[in-house]
Amino acid sequence: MHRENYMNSLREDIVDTVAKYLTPVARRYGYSDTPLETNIKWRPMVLVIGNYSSGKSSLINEFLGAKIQDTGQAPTDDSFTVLTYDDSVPETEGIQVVEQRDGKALLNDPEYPFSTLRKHGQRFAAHFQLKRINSPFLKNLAIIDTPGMLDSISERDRGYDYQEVLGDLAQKAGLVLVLFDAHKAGTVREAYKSIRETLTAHTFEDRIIFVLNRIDECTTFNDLLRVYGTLCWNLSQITGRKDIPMIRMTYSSNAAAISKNSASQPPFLPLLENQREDLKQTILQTPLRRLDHLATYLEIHGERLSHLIEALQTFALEFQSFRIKKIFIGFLVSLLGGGLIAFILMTLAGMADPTILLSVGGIGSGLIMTLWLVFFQKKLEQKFRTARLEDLDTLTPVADQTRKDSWRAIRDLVYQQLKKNKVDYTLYDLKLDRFNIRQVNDVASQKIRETLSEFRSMSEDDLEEWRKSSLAREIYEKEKKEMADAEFLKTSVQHMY
Ligand SMILES: Nc1nc2c(ncn2[C@@H]2O[C@H](COP(=O)(O)OP(=O)(O)O)[C@@H](O)[C@H]2O)c(=O)[nH]1
Ligand SMILES: [Mg+2]
Repeated sequence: MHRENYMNSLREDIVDTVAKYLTPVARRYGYSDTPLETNIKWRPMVLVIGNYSSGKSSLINEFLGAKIQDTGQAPTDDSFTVLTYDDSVPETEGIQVVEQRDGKALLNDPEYPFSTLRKHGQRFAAHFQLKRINSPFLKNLAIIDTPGMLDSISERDRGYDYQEVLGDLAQKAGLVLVLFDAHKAGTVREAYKSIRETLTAHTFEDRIIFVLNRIDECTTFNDLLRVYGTLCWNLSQITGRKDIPMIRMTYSSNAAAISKNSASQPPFLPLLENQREDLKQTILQTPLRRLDHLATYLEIHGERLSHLIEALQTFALEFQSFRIKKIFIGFLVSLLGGGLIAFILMTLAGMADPTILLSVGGIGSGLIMTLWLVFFQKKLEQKFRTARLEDLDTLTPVADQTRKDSWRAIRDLVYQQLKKNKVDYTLYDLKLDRFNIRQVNDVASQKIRETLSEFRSMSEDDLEEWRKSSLAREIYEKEKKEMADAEFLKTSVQHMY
């Protein structure tokens, strides 16, 4: 039980770090309109997708230990349902839905991570809901049951983009179960693609689990092998990979018991009984995996933000030095011009009074300078900007793959930002923000990784020790102190500037 508490507090720390250090910067430079922590707050979630009738709801009911979700042969349930924990009714009174909330409330409540789904509109809101259930299975995670995929023609009648919703949810999920029923594996291709596109390559592989469900409907072992083989073939087509991902095989015993051929249970079933337990354990491990994802999330966005600021800073510095140079040239030109006017007056008009010469020359050079600033300087600056935008890729060095990836992610944004004539940040802002983000990248994310690996290698006993020695507290305090030091350094930088 303690392990969970630490995981929760570590998770909160990561979310806090993102909210406090990354989000304000992300907003200032247009990197993200929604707070970056929106996608990672709340509890770890398991997203269950698959064809209709692949047995999603039945399997979920099996894990929850009660018939919570509607099941049936026809595509009856067309809602996305978030299933989460509520212990206000004791388990002894039976596992049940304690409270239900509709989509509208869910999309607008800042406690939940779903505000980004508002863009899918009213129709989606009407097909989105939350159930609070007193099942112990949900103590540390939430499950999202989804309506099944239909063929692409009926998909258009939904009134919202189903694939996009899946992609958005997958981004927030710690684990995605893709269910196939033993006899069809077709329409999953689109869902797989939209999820693949929304998740970074990094987090994709360990987030998806394929499940061959309803295996009790294979009458013989040969039949099962045939189905399994077909699924492997389909999956390699869908994923475009030669190596076949691990597929877990299972079924819902309750659903199997009420189906017609339950009398003749296929002989191989008892041998595969352990797979459901495996699957269950994998699901229960989601909170721990989720911490890895969060650490990666922090790192990737830290990396990109830092790269973004670096690019803007490089440009701002180049621009500043260009501007100063040109103003200086303008100044020289106006001095020369003023001198020339005075010289002409002296030689051609024979004027000899130094005060008059000086003031006429002065006024002349002042005029030239003004003309320079109003016409030439603006033109030159615009030219510089255009030329730099055309040669954007040389703005920052991209030596390795990480830098290439982050550059690809921010390039358009850099372009948009630099195209603007007026920006609402100063060179000083850039300097400070870059410093802060570096601090997060170097200090916070390393601490999180260390804590995480320490944490992984600990047994329950060690964890108890850990709690007693309150190392967690210590690490936390240390991090706090480092942040305070950063604050101090920040003020020092401020003074230096
Ligand atoms: N034999 C058998 N039937 C199942 C199994 N899982 C689900 N079913 C049946 O298949 C139908 C659709 O199941 P449901 O859970 O609603 O599928 P969903 O649309 O993916 O949520 C229901 O009639 C279930 O009783 C299973 O593992 N074995
Ligand atoms: Mg269902």
